[in-house]
Amino acid sequence: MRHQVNYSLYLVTDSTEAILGSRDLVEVVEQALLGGVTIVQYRDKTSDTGILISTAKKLHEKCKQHNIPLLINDRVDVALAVGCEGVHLGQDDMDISEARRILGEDKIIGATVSSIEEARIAVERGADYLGIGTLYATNTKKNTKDIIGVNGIRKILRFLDTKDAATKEVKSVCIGGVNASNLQRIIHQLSAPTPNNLNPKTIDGVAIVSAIIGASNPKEASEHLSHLLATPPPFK
Ligand code: TZP
Ligand code: MG
Repeated sequence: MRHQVNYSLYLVTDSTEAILGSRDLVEVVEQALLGGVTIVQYRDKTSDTGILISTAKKLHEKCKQHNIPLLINDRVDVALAVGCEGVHLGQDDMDISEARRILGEDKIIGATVSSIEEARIAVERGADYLGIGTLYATNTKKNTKDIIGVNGIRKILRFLDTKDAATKEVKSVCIGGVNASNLQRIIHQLSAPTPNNLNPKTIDGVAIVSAIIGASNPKEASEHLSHLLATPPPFK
């Protein structure tokens, strides 16, 4: 499972009034699945454990119907209870080596990183992929300590690129403020060659919250984003 994951259009959910509104999260995610998201992370910072588990079970059913992996933000216990494909852990969550020990080799473990040092540690401890950010300031997560921009993300990609073969295999997505208007430029800027590396390691996907969950039509929004990802950017 770990080795065939498609990270390209990575949906991160949000259950807040500001983004989800009064809609049903499971229905919105189902629309996004129909629109072509390739992986889903259930991120819910406020619900109690019972709600987290029951919602995650419903999301897992939908994701399985589309053959799409479901990851749980922060909570290894919820992922275990649901039997889904993995977790996404931030710097303040369970240590990645501990999560790996508990979940085993077959589950997907992602880590939020904002610096080379955090990336180095996450890779050393067994992360399958890195969620690198924050790319751009966003209302979805206001307390982000680091807005690192395209250049910050490129530095981390370059770091991964210069390490051993196993490190080069670690996948990555960028997160923060990605939407249909900036997606192609971001991909273009993250893939641009440098004078001493004409074929640099590039990003494997974009992680998106509000441009899908907050869209008036999440299916169309996902279709559009998916189409943009598949279309060569119109830049030199
Ligand atoms: N981590 C860094 S930024 C962010 C998270 C979870 C939120 C991104 O949300 P959006 O709406 O795609 O900008
Ligand atoms: Mg977290």
